[in-house]
Amino acid sequence: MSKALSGYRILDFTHVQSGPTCTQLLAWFGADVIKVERAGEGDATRGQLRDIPDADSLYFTMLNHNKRSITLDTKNPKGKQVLETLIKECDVLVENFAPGALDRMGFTWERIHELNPKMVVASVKGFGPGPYEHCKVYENVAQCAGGSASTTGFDDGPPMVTGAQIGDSGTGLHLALGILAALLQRQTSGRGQKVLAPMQDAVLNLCRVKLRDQQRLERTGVMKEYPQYPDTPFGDSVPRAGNASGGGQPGSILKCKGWETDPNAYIYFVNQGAVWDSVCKVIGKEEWLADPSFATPALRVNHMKAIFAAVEEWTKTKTKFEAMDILNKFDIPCGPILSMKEIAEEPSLRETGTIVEVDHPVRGKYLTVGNPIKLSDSPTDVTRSPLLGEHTEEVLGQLGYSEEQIADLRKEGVIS
Ligand code: CAO
Repeated sequence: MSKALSGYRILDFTHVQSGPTCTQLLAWFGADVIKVERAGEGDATRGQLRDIPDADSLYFTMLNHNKRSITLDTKNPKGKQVLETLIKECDVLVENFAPGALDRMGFTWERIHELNPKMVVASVKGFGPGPYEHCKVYENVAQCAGGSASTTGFDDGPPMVTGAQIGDSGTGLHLALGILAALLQRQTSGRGQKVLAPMQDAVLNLCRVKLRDQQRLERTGVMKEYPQYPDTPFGDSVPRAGNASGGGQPGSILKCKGWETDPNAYIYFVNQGAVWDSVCKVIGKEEWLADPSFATPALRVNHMKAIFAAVEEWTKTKTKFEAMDILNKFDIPCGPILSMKEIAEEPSLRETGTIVEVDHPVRGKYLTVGNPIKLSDSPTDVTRSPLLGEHTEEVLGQLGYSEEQIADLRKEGVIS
C-alpha cells in the first residue's frame, strides 16, 4: 500500500530529540528518511542513558524508527561530495545542529539552493533571530525561555519544567508541519524554501493561553479561575496556577482511595457548569442546588475551594477508576492520573498502535510510542531504528557509487 509521503526522500541531518521527532513522523508517513551520522559515535543519543551495554539506547531507538542510517564525515572533501549528491537526490534536508554548524560545514542555504533549487531546508534552532540566536539549547532551556516554566508549578514554589517534552518533541512537530506546507507550496512554486522552527517559539505557541492571561491580568488585575483567587493578591505577571484547568471550566487534581501510598491515586476533575446538578447529586450535596450563592458558574467561582474539597471527600472513597466510571455515567468530565506503568500495560493503546512492541537485533524487544497521528489511507508500520551505518552501502549504491568507490571511501575514513 502506498503511504502519504511515498516517493519523498528526506536527508536527515538531525540528532538528539527535536529533529529526530520530526523525521520519524515523516518516515511513519512513508518518506524514505536517510539519517546521516558521524562515523564512530553517530547520534550522541545512541550511547546516552544506556540500559543495556553496547546496545543503542532506548533514547535513540524510540526516536529513529523507520529510518536508514549512513555514516559520513561531512567535513572531509570527499564526504562533502557525497553530501552534495544526497542534496541533489533528496526533497528535504532536516537539521538541528547548533547555530552556524551547517554553514561552517560549507552548506549554506545559498549553496544548497544552488545544488537543488527544489530542496526544502528545515531547521530547529533554540531561538529565532534576536539576542540569543547563537545559543545552543536543550529541552528545559526552551521550556524556561518559552513561558512554560514561569507558569508551571505552585504559587509558593519555584518555576517548574514539565515532563512532556514540549521543547524538543513539540518543536519537532511544528517543524514537520512546516515541511509539509513547504512541500505543498513547492508543487505550485517549483521552489524549495527554508523552514525554521525555533524551540522558544514552539513552546510559546503551546503556552498561548498564558499570554492570553497576561493580557487579562493587565486589564482586570484578577483572574477568578486561578487558585490564588480570592485569597492571594496577583502580581504583574501570570502566576503559577498549580493544577487549575487553564480554561473556562474550573478543574483540579483530587485524591482518590489509596492516595496515602499510591503516588498516582488521583483524578482530574472538571467542574463543568453544564453538569453542576449531577455533581451535587453524585457527591451528596443536593443542598447546594437550592443555594442562591451557588446558582451560577460566576457565583460558584467564589466557592471553588469548598466545592473541590467536597468533591475530594467523595473521590477519596473511590479508586480513580471507580470514580471515573461513576462520573462518566453523568457526563462529568474527569480523567485518572495514569502512571507510565499503567499506560504501558493499557490494552487499548496497544490495539491502536500508539504503544508498540518492537524487536531489535541487539537489544531485543522493547516498547515504544507509535505514530499518534492516524491516517486511514496511510497506516503506520513501526520498524526498528537502524544500526549505525547499517545502510551506508545500500544508499551509496542507490546514489550510483560503485563497489570500488565505496571501498575507497571506507579506506579513507569518509564512511565506516
Ligand atoms: N561529519 C562531520 N562533522 C559532523 C557531522 C558529520 N556527519 N555531524 C555533525 N558534525 C559536526 C558539526 O558540523 C559540528 O561541528 P562544528 O561545531 O565544528 O561546526 C559538530 O559536529 C557538533 O554539532 P553541534 O554543535 O550541533 O552538537 P553539540 O553536541 O555541540 O550541540 C545541541 C548539541 C543540541 C546543543 C545543538 O546541536 C543545538 O543547539 N541544536 C539546535 C537546538 C536543538 O535542536 N536542541 C535540541 C536538542 S534535543 O534536547
